[in-house]
Amino acid sequence: MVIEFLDIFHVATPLIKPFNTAFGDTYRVESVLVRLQSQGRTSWGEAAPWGAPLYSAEWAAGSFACARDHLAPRLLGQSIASGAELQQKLAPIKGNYFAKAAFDLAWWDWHAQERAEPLWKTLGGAGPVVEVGADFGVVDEIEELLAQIADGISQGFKRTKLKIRRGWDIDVLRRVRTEFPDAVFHVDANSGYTLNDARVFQELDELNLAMFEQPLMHDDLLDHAKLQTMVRTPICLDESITSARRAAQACEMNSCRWINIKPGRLGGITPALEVMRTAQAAGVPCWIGGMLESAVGASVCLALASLPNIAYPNDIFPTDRFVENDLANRPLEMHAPGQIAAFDAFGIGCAPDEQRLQDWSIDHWHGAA
Ligand code: OSB
Ligand code: MG
Repeated sequence: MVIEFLDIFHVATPLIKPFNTAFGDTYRVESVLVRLQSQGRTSWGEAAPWGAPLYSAEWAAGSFACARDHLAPRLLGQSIASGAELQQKLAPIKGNYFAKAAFDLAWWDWHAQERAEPLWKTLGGAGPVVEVGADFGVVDEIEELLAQIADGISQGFKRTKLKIRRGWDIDVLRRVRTEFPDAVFHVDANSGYTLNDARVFQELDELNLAMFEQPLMHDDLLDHAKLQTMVRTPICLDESITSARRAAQACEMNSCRWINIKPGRLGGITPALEVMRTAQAAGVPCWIGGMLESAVGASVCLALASLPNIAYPNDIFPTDRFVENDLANRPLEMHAPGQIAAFDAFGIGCAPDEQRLQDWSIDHWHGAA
């Protein structure tokens, strides 16, 4: 296929209520969307680095500028036969994984549509239905959190992820464990601590948690390896794994015993598949994370979640969990308790709703070959 037209959108989607983590309290999700057109076929990719460089060094306005000025010119008019070819064309550009991901995802949506298959099938997945977990951010009152957890468990979610940050960690988790002695929990610290805080994780180690997600610095591997020798609870890396090479290094250094796969953070489906192969070869299981993308981005997460070596319920949520209306033209809904199914359609099976795309766009660029 030859890329004939590219559109890039910078979009802000309002959340029902703020999502609070170690990196801040957020009221809207900012993402970058790419629309790719070739041979009369249109496809979409979405990556959501959010509005400020707080989760990682990337942010949506920066991703938009990089996509427009440095990535789109390397792709427009080019003939691209595989995800690897697309990545090769973008390889001179350092970092900017989310911006690269938006193009990579659009290419895969186009490719799966061309093959007249749902994306999960093109990727070699087992089927449309995947296991998903519940997630809760930091809230004002512990009672509120306990009520949310009880609600999630009663809805059939098989595990619960809790965000922690300074002042919302050991005491909260002790109380949670007392109230729900048998439920599966893990914590996500979003890089809010340092090795000097090892004591926090040694205390949490007593609570039989499934994993500690990204306890330390966003770009660290070595301190995580040190922390892993001090606790029994497996460490899961999210922010720190930005490429297959970093994944291989983390596995070699025993920095983690789980890897959270996010296509946006890794630069697309192509590198995500490589990370998953690398992890599997090293005996490190994975699960799929999320950035509160719309169904356009989450559909890619669903497809990846259907692959082998996914061994923990994923961070994929039904639309009504975080937003009133999905940016996409169809909402994601629960398939069964704790399960979501990919759309029964070719490619990702959805696209942005035109009106909401227009209403929520901050910036737009159109390029022709
Ligand atoms: O660290 O996994 C994270 C959301 C935005 C940015 C970073 C993260 C998250 C989540 C989302 O935890 C949870 C979900 O998608 O259900
Ligand atoms: Mg995380």
